[in-house]
Amino acid sequence: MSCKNILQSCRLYGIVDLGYVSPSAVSATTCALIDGGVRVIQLRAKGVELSVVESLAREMQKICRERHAVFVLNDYPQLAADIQADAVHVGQDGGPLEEVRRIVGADVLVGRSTHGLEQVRQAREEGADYIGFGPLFPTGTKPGRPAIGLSDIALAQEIAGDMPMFCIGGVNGATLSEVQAAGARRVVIVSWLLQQADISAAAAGIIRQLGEK
Ligand code: 3NM
Repeated sequence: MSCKNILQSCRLYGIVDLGYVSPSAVSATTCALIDGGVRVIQLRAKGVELSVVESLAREMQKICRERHAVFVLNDYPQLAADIQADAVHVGQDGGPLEEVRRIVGADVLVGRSTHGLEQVRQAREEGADYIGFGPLFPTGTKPGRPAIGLSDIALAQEIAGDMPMFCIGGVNGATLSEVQAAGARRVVIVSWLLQQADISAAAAGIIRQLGEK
């Protein structure tokens, strides 16, 4: 299955965030997520030296390749191009997507964070391969970022059309039902999943609840 098709069909997007996972646990965490059925996995390495980001990215990419998961690098379009990551994810401060695409080339997919309906519209116009939409709730993973709530999810999804949209920010085992009731089909879960004693079992439970085929 192509990376684009996996992004369409997957319901749970996982992030290996170095704020929660030590570099030595990156491989095991990636494997645990994949064992639980997660098929899109991002490396999020804020405030870490580029050489460390590169070696961890290569490590995760190898596992994802072998196990047919999509590997996404957060930020660093040039590094994503150099290692031929499956996708790169950029924030609103990551510049125009046209510029990101010029750096990564045609074979690397590009995802964008959006925090409101206008940004969803813009990401669609710019041709993003997928978007994040959030943060729905306040979250310690992105402290200080105002929550946007659940009320715009359905409309955002309408605007997104066939561009896969993943709701993010404070999604967990307790909030998932209300997020789904608000219209979300796909989610990203970071801290809650990474803090579970059995990451694979927790991921599998979420994927079941999301009804992934
Ligand atoms: N991006 P958790 S919210 C990485 O809204 C990230 O763009 C967000 O982490 C956005 O699942 C977020 O721990 C953090 O709340 C999500």
